[in-house]
Amino acid sequence: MTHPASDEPPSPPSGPRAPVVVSTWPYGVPANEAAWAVLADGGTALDAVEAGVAVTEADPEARTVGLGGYPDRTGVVTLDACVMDERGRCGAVAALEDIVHPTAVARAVMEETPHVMLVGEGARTFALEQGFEATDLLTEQSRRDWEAWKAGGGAEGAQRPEPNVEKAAGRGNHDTIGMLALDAEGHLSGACTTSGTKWKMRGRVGDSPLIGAGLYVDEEVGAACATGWGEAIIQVAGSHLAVEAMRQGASPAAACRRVVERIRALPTDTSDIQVGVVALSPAGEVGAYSLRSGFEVAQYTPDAGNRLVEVAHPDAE
Ligand code: SD4
Repeated sequence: MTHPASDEPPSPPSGPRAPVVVSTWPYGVPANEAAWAVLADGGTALDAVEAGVAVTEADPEARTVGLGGYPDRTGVVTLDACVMDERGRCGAVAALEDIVHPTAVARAVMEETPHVMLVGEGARTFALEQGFEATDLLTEQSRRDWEAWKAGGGAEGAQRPEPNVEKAAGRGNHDTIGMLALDAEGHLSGACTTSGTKWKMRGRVGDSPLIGAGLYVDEEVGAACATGWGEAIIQVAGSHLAVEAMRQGASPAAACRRVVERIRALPTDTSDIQVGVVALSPAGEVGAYSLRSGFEVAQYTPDAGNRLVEVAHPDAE
């Protein structure tokens, strides 16, 4: 299936070819470095994405991922993450507490269990059995922010995230890291990890750990990941939608745009949310698109190195 030129949004320039790493938001730049080190050493895409997002998970300044992530409205940090590899294998954890590296736990679910997803206390128990250490993820800063939020009225008005990261204080409200990698052997894998939307309800799970929503990988066709208001991404099964669009012949950029168009067409209110989608083809072509301004992806290609690229969105057209 061919696509008219008008179906092609302006996209981040994509360079040849393998290896390639692409990830969401400015935190992706240092995360890409760690992933690239694995790939440059001949490592697999799966090892690369796990090592890459681990940088963000361990960074207390990354306020919506791993250690130091914003807690839910009861003051507890709960993490969601998933991985998917070139063989279609996948693993996920949701509402995981006390573990700095949920992506590594998701990988252990994939490799060590007959299941795809473990949640809550079961995921935590599994992680501890696997040798992961229990760590208090609520940093002093996050605790102070949570207390200030409660003092300011708490749940009132906290239902939705800031729509535009440029306007969001410190840009810290939208920083789930999704990462896709293509290794030197031409294999694709991805990871997605988050503490979820700020001040979420206790027990809320977003798109990030859901295979097909926050992440999807099909070795033959391409890989995609998403960030932003998870409820909308779940509504359209965003990452799977992007990969299926690529299967029908869309470029990565056009595939991401289709996801955003589907979200714009939802009957539910999308006027105050942000969503960003990133895709990577088996040929190493990168594409991205977002609902509003402010979304950036970090892409590391052999020809252009590691750089942050602003993503196209409907308001810019
Ligand atoms: C969620 N999608 O839990 C995540 C949050 C996020 O950029 O990506 N923010 O809904």
